[in-house]
Amino acid sequence: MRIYIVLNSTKRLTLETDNINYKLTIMRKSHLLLPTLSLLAVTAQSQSNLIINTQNRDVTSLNGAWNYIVDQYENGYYNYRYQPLDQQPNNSTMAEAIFNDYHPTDKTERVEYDFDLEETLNVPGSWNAQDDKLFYYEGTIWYRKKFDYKKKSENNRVFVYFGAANYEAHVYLNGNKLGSHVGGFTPFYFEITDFLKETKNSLVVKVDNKRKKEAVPTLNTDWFNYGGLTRDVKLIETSASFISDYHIQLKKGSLTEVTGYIQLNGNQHDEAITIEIPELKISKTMITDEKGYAPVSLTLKKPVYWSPENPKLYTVQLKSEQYKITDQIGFRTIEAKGSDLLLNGKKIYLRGISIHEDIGNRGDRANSEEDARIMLNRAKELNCNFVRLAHYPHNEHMIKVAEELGIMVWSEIPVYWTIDWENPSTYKNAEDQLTAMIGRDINRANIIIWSMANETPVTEPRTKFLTNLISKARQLDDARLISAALEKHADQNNPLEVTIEDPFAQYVDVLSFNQYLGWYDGLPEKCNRVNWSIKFNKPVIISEFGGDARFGFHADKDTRWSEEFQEDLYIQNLKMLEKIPQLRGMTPWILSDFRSPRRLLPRIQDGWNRKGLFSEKGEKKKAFFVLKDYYDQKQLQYSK
Ligand code: GCB
Repeated sequence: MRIYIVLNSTKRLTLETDNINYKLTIMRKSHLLLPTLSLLAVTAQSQSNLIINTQNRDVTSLNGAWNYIVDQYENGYYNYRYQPLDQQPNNSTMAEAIFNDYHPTDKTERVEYDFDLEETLNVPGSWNAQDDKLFYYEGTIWYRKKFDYKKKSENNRVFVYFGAANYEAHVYLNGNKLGSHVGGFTPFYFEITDFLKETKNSLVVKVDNKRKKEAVPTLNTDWFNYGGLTRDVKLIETSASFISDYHIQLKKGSLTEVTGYIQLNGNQHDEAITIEIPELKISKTMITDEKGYAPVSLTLKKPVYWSPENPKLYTVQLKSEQYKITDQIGFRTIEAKGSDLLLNGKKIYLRGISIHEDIGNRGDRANSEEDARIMLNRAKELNCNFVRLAHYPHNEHMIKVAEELGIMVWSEIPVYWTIDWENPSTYKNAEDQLTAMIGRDINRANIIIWSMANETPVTEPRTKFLTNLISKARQLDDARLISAALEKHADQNNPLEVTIEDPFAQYVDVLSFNQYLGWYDGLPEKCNRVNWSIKFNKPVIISEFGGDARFGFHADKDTRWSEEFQEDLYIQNLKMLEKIPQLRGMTPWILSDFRSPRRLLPRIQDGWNRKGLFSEKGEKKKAFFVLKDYYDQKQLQYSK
């Protein structure tokens, strides 16, 4: 859906926002202050009109130093009656005044902030990692970046694009509110063509990472709530009509037929679009309809399929009348057949590991290609062909580097533990995050599983919530597999008989569950006494198992927190899990130690979840070698 903000009835700003069915009105204030805006309830939670593949567009990075103001009481956003200032016609917000570089000519005017005198934070990056005073801060920080920008051609359009801001962001350019976004791990953008100046632009973002019951995730998680502009920020310049989004992948179940679409932004109908894959001698032209949409249908002759052994990517060029974009796309199929997983028709075993987007060396959210290489090379050392990117969509560098390294991916949304299942806006929020995750990465060959949730309690409202999410995911992408990290259940009469009883299990393609035998559930020896009976004829993935160990703490195998305890826990678990006939992979918890405010034990945890096979600094614990040996054997077994 398209929304127009009318400025003085003459200027028009198009916000590429979705599902907003209320009117936005911006009015100019008559007094000396800068444009004041009165904005009635703006919430742009996601874009159905995505701009994907931003790496290969004409972009200008806005990364680097941004001035910031810590605004614990949200003084710049609410008046003293706690009413949002940008909904009060006669009030100016901090965003308008400070953020517009407003310097009162009248010296008696009271202005209680000044960005220019404030320190800077680096973007991308969390504020927690950059200033000791902000380590535990959860609340609002205002960011400001000043920049000059000259368009390459007068008719071109310009967008400001955020890789992610945790958790809620309100964005202003030169005093004009562009909109807002909810969700800490998905991209969003706004068109700024009509507000952009050649010099001295002032881009202001209010970022608020307060946890909320109705949010996704909710109040309670087991990871650190890093706040801020945590991913890349960039300007994207395009022609008036441009290719914004496309889907080019093998059709479900076919090794030769490619289907999908190309979407223009700018609403040019009857525009000719050419798709070329020179290496496969493909060149095809199609015409867009009145919505700027053109379906894609191609036949590939003898392509080399993307696989972990040969992560082949083809250069794909898309050209419209005004615009050109290139991508590197791999072709592969993925299917669940009985209890088998088939990649390009061949049985596979997922030698996986779970990963948090937490780069321990820096103590921050991972956000760069370099971070992705550090983390994924650790997974490679373990001989992994698969990673579970937990518990939210990771940054694009992770997906792209994994694709290049031949690592398959499980990608998930933060529907974690105790979501507000019966709240329609919570559902909408989760669905928006799902839509944004799938939309951003739909062309990445390495993503094979979309996951809907993690360890959610079995109730009717929860199952309804999750089945609605599944329908949405299948509607957006029918070719990948769907899963969720469920929980095991013990037989009431015989606690050593373990099974999966979740009604949601019938809807997933891959049956995945977390289990902590030997850690939260008994000691490692219990693994020898448990009997698994799983009735579903579906591939099974153990999405988590593990236990904490402090790197360098050595003791006997019965001493909790020691490397030896963790090593034994892995030995016992692998022996036990091997007996599940449908087992087709696992993603033990977890690659590296990660920060979590739940993990308080001094000298052992010190604020870190210690279930990593690597310490946060990248040191290998003993259990690493147990899993690596197991994966080496599995690789042999499946290459026969
Ligand atoms: C789980 C959660 C994960 C936690 C882990 C743990 O089941 O899915 O987010 O970090 O257990 O360490 O307890």
